[in-house]
Amino acid sequence: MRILIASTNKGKIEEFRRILEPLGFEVVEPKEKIEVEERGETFLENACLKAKAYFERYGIPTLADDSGLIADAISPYPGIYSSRFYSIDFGGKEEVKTTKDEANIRKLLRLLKGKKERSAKFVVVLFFYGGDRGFFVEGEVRGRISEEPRGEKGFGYDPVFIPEGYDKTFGELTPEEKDRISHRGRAIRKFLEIIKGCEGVFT
Ligand code: ITT
Repeated sequence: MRILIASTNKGKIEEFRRILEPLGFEVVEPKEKIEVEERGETFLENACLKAKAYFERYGIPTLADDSGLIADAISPYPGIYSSRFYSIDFGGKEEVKTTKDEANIRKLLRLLKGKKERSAKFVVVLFFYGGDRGFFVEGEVRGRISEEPRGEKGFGYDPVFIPEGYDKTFGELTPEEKDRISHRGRAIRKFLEIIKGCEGVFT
């Protein structure tokens, strides 16, 4: 089955590829980003908007991912603003010196500096859309924000997120370890359960 991933985030696409391709799915990457005009106020709304927009452009059954990190001490932030947290007014803007990911992390660590409460969670909503029907699944992983970035693996906030039960960040864990416990890994496995039971419905 061909599936278009409604994302231009290389880190996300790599995770979809490494879980779905060994199971026989053909993972298709969009050639260009579609600016989804109406930004929703929830992960579900945003995932739904992205799935619909990419499906309309490419005509391939489409899986959209809207995700983010929520730090309890500043909840619901970074939240739905995770990818552009550095640039929003909340907590003051942060200059991009190298990458947006680095600026996002710098701002998060600044806002949590000296705070005891460092608990956080990654959440994702995956919305699968095949034209006249679709469904969504959710995934979450709880953990805490480290004092300093650690590890080179993964993407986004991975270097500062320590999942519950571990002392390493997602940036230090192997891809396989991350997929086993991550919000996205969990959601993709729920997606697979549903799609297995829907043979012939989405082609
Ligand atoms: P698309 O809309 O093209 O998919 P995006 O990066 O803008 O790309 P989102 O709006 O869903 O996507 O933002 C999610 C952000 O949350 C992402 O940019 C990361 O900063 C962060 N994020 C989500 N999942 C993550 C993960 O597994 N590890 C680290 N950071 C993650």
